[in-house]
Amino acid sequence: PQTIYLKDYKPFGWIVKDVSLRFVLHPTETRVFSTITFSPNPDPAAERRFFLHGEHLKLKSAKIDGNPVSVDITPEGLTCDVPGCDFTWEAEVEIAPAENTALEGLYMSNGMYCTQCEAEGFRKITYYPDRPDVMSTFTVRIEGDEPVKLSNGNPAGQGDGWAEWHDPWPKPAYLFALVAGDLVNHPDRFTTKSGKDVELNIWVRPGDEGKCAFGMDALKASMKWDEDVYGREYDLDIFNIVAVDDFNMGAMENKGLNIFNSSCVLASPETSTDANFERIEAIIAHEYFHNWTGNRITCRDWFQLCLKEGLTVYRDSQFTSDLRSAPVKRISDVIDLRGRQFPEDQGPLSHPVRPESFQEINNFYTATVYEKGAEVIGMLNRLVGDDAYAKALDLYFDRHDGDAATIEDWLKVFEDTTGRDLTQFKRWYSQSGTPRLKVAEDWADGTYTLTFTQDTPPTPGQPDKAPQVIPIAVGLLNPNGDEVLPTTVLEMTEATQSFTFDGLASRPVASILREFSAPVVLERDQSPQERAFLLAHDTDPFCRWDASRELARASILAMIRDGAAPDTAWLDGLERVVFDDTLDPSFRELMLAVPTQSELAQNLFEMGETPDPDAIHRAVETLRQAMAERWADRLPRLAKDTWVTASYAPNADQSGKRALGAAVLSLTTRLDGGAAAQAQYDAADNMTLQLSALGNLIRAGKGDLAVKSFYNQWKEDRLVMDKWFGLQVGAAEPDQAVEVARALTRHPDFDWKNPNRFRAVFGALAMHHAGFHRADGAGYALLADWLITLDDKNPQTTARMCSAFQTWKRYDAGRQAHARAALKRIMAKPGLSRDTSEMVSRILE
Ligand code: BAL
Ligand code: ZN
Repeated sequence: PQTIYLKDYKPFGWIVKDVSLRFVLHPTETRVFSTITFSPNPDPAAERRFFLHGEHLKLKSAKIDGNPVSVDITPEGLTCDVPGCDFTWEAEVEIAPAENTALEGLYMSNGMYCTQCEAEGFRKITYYPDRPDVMSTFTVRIEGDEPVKLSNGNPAGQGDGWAEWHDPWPKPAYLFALVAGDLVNHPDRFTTKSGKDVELNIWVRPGDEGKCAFGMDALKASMKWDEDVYGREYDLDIFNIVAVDDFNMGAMENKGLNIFNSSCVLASPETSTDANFERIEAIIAHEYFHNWTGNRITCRDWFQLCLKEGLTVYRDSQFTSDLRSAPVKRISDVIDLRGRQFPEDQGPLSHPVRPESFQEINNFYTATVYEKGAEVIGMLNRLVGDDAYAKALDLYFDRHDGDAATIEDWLKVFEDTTGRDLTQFKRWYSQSGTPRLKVAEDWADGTYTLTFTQDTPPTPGQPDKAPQVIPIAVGLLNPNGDEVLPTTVLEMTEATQSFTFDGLASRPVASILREFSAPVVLERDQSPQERAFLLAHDTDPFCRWDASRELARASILAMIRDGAAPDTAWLDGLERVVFDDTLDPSFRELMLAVPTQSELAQNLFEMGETPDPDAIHRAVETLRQAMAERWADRLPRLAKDTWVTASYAPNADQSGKRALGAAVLSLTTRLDGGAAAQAQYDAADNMTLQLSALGNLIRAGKGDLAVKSFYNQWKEDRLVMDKWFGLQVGAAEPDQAVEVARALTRHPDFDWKNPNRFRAVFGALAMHHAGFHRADGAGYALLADWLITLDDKNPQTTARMCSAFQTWKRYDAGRQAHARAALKRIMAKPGLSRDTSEMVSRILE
């Protein structure tokens, strides 16, 4: 497969002035008529070859200025001779949406026509310069019997069997969308700050109308928040969201017509958990925020993906922090970053936030581009301060509205508004890998010195790294726990750098990397006593949580290595926080959680040891059992205190209580054999309680009846059934997870072509650390079998699921041999997709 390089970028040789599309819908013979006006691009750097992307299209006719033209067609597109002046291209192609199982381009889901064009799906709809820097207005006419026919922009007319849409905002083809089907809407309206009245709709399959209200409220909250915080107003007369069951991603920000995986928009208390509600709120916000950061200002090329994704993730995390608890959101984001992005950045798939080459861009919708991309923006904000950040963003929107922009453009607005030179900061976009930050402390004559050393280990293609700009937020506490230096941001630019603090009466305790001010691994040789002190006294909730996390990690590692008992000093400190009812329950729930087994494996690997998944599992189980026994007398009271008596609401207050209650239940179930879980299951009137009860019953070996009754209750609800599939795998014993997953693949409801259902089973297996990394390789073999099967139908989802193998080199020789054999088997599959082939070959390297 061909590798595409950032350094080879050239503008397209023509400007597209206008696009007009006509769709005559048919499941296997949809006709797409395109009329496109091209004008030569005067830019001397532009490519001179007239090439239109097009894949899996049957070309029926092609004309230039009304005259038939002969074209050269390859599997990737077509070329032909064109005039040296403005001209009009007309083409008619035929496509078969019902046969499109890759879910890219125009396809069908439950009888509904829908599209997914990012990144390169539009070329499966018609011939077009399918690249983000080619922007145009679009007029779309849809013909068909479907009662609802939608596209981007504003409605431009409709009649019997047709509807027309016009999008006045120039956009790249990846933001094109079309939906047609038997849909019902949940309508609402929003008045923008300048008084513009906007029609809002969430479109769903009949029967799902009752699950739209929460999403609609989230949409209106997002519209208001973007006006209040970023000054961004909506710019069309209508904003449509459509829920689709078969979707590779979470959602897509098509201009004025967002298309959502139904799991990311449909919500009701009976069928959705608190976590689902929060995720839906965040994704609705994310897609809406793209209207400015992504749509009005888009990316010049796909290497700049983080320009829109990093910024939009940063914006949606600010939104969630404002609506819910900022510290809890920050800690949750760090857990996610360490759990998904750090392994990526420290393994064979490591790549810069702005990659420099790819074979298949779909493989770069990664935690690095999204989440590390957002961390980079968070660092910029921290370095320049909130006021300067706001000014830079205003300039960004003013200067680049309507542009296909680059990271250079983005950084320039910060340079121009602050006078800073961001040359060194830019390394965050070009250097891959997670910097390791060591800290040494010195105390003499009232002066306290922190000396930091940064080092980023080699990553694929990048053996040597230069120092990066690292904002290190620090606070100092005196020995009685009072803060003597409030949070201060130190700006580290050298490989080694010292910072001094004078005039202190006594040696302070430093709280370092407050709010997780940079995406680095902090290596701090700190005594357990000092960690316990920070756990008790730190005013920064992240550092307080992290101190406990470090103590938990140290305790578990000592249990694994030396058979030590759980660290009682840490448990004493933790107890004071967990049972402190003046603290936010969701913060206490985060404190109660121990590091994931996968994270512990990563820690051991980083320390030069070979992690044993079974030993890790045993140690975590022993620790959880010890916690349950230690607090046996106090947990029932805590369970009572967290019980919500008010009617269900998915707000931060109630969901925090339920989360802490679920954590308590997972401990008490170890002592009562599942009695409390059964009572909760029987009484549950919402999915949060029902699902946590079911998980605990399964883990207690008492789940058989509940698993059956849950199935009978929810078998008609696809999204709830995804939970049912996933939970059985996730809650299985390590030696049973593979068998449970295999048995579920034989269940009549295992619709493996549906990405949500496939991910429910195999995502849960991949996340079951001891189950997936079973010593006999059965986990690897089962996943490989199914990836080989899925690749023919859906390369994008297959390739993404391959990342389950990215940590294979951490483990012992036996496991490595099994993993290598599984990966090689995938690689050897005849006709393997470009997506999967790129992923597996990178993982194997
Ligand atoms: N642009 C793809 C989906 C998302 O990040 O919003
Ligand atoms: Zn996005």
